[in-house]
Amino acid sequence: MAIEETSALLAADGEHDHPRLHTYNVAEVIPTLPLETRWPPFAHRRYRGFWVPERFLPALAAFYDHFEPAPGDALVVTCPKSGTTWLKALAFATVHRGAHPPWSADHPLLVRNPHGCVRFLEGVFFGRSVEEVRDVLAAACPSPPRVLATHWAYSQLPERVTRVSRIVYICRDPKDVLVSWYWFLKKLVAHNGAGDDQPKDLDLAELIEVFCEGRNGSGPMWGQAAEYWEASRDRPDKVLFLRYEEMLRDPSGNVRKLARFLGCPFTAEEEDAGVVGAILELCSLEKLRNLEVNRNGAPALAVSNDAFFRKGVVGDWRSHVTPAMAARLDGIVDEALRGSGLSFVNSGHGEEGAAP
Ligand code: PAP
Repeated sequence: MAIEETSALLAADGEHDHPRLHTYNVAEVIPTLPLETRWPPFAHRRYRGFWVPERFLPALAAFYDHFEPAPGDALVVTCPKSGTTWLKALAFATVHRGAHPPWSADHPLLVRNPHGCVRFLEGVFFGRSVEEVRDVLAAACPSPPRVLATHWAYSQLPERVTRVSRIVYICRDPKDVLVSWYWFLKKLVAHNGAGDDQPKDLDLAELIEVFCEGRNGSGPMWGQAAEYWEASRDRPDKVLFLRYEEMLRDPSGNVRKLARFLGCPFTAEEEDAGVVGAILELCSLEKLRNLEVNRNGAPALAVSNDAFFRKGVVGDWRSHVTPAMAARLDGIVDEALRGSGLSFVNSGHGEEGAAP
């Protein structure tokens, strides 16, 4: 199935009748997009099949119009709570291991949250002019290749970006994503307030409902995953599709895969010197969680840094979601993905594995 077919299948009726967002039409188009206010703390709008925080739509338009990809760019893409922080850390440590050996005492990841080392395009373009964005990108990525990130769907990226950039996508069992979202949203709401028209207390049952409807931030997550899955089949040199559960099961194999894909495979000397293990150690949940910057440091995003580090296991959904709710969500995902070649069946059913 081609990307256009996949996204058309997943899009609601009439979805693509909405024009593309550009900097010149955001004010006119955004109010016409479907609105969802049950996923706190921000209002979301459905844009071309996916729910995007309304506040980031002008940034998406500016990115679409103005972002200039550079050869060698690496783009980390995820649905939130699928392993973004870990993958950002691993990609940054792998790509920049020449300038910053993973055992160095002044490694950037020791003093900056992974979200400060690898910036979200949403944040880079938020409220900035083209000139300001250029300066921010130059400061954020002083030496090539650039490593950047986004939660935007494949079909929302301009063709010049998908043609040039290497995209690393990671997905995770939707049920664990949902539970991870729940705990994260508690901290996000505490940090930002609940927002206008938003529930003041988080209700897990309601969040499950919204998630099942695919109306959470970046949702439906299975739709986003299907697009990147399809792209990884079509263009394996440009899109690498990873799974959080697989990363936990075989971290070194997946980091080697990541390095090969990003054009910087580990040499025999590096293997002998234990570079892979050192990167994994540096980026491990335990290591990152206990760093001062991630315990008490200035927030890299609109939430305290500790919000990104929790359990990091497979199957935590079992302690929050009833078997009936899990079966319902599984059924919705299976049905939506039928014929796509992508499946989450069994992705969260293995042994409970902990993050290293
Ligand atoms: P984001 O998309 O908002 O940046 P993201 O990093 O994808 O969030 O999700 C956080 C999840 O990744 C948390 O999962 P949990 O709630 O199920 O525990 C977090 O614990 C996990 N995580 C963060 N860092 C790591 C890491 N270094 N290794 C493994 N898992 C990690």
